[in-house]
Amino acid sequence: MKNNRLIIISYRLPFSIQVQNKVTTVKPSSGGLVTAVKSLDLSASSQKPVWIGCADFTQRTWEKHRHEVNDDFEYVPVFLDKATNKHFYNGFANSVLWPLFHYFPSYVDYHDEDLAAYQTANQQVCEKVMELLQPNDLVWVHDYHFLALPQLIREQEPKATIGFFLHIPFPSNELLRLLPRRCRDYLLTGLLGADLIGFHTNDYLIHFLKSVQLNLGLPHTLAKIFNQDRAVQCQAFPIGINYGLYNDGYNQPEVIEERRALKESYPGKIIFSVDRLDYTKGVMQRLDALEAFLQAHPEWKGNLVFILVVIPSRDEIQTYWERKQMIEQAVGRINGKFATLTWVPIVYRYASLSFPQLLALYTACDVAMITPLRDGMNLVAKEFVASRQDQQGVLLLSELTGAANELGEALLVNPLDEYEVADQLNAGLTMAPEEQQRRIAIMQQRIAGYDVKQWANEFFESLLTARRGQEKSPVR
Ligand code: GDG
Repeated sequence: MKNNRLIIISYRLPFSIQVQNKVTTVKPSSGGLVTAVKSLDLSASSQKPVWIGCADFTQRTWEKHRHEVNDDFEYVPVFLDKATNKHFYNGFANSVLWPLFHYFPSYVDYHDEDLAAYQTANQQVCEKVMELLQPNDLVWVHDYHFLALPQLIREQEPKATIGFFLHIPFPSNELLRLLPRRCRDYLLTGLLGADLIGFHTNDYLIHFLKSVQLNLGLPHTLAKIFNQDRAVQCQAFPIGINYGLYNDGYNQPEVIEERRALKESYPGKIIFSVDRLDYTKGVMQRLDALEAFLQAHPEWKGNLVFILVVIPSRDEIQTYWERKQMIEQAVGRINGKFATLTWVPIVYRYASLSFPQLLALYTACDVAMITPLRDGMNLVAKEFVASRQDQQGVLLLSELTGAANELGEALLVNPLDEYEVADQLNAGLTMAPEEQQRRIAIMQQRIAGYDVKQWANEFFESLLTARRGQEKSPVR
């Protein structure tokens, strides 16, 4: 590791530079990927790691403000032109790959020009990598925006060490085959340029192996694909969280104060959910389930509140802003139907939360209702469990999340079955404190035992091993 420099590639850099009313602010951004990469133990490496991502600011703004960004990494923005970025990011990445990989084929809006922009963007990022690449660098490519990048780098530098991690599900080939053949072959071949490909779960891994076999005819074992003269290692690495950060957060003064204020405002039971605005997160179905629950259990009226927080996301894409309107209508309708003159069932907020507010909600609620229709992992579920230093609270979790594989002590539900969800919501609200404690304690042990640092370091180790294997015994 001492002689290895890390090059991270992700669509977003871990900060944003915003100019509003002629005032520029540089803000670090959060989220699973950023926390994960930042908690890597890079102390052994003698060189500063590099982070390449697409800029959402101009080159001029960057020149003026780059010194304000923290210097843990050497940040290298790639400036895509506006049209390319739109067709690449809103188009192919988020209107083809995102819906398809999350099992929403009817939301796919495929255009050849979007695929062309995806190819251009991957090519431009590859050029940036090639400008910087040194012999012992480890390249770590993240997520569905750059499925083609490993092979592009490999063609330019056959000896490069390249790891890839997919943060979203890899779907069954039945979904992938809906893409034009040239497109799916391009994506799969692109990925196979890596030495190591990581997924959140074994299911995603198996789907990938099967797709490679069916589409490209390449043989594989359970962990390796044999691609001409190279063996590509494939493995599941379920992403973890910074356990200590969430567990210790319980006692932070601002969290205690926010929690006190919440408990004072809502003396009954609190149900909580937080998601980015996204059809995959199942907010509409969650509202249907709440309605079915209030209908079936009138005894709860006046005695609980559902705090529904939705974080703005991808609002340039039609299906996203349409969803916002649908959610707002449903909240209005349900509140109108069940409210009394002194009580409303749903408190809805469409904005981000500060970290103390998020922690206060995790630790004040009685039930965390996390019911995506599909989710690669879902970090919110793990963060909720970790934050409960009091070992109270119930996790109501969709079985269609990657996290469900590790959190079997949650109340697992099919998010599409509103009656099951309503029923389990009632079970959560009435669960005995000893049972809550028993379940949370087991899940905490598991999450603490494989945190984000271990996740990232294990990926790293496997990448180095895969590379060493490649050098020792190339497949002939
Ligand atoms: C993708 C995959 C996979 C959210 N709202 C606020 C806030 N957050 C933080 C949460 C959590 C993260 O953002 C969201 O992570 P999720 O995993 O739940 O979902 P995606 O954004 O869809 O992430 C997903 C993940 O990548 C990692 O591989 O698990 O399946 O889709 O950390 O805490 N943080 C603050 N305020 C908010 O309002 N401070």
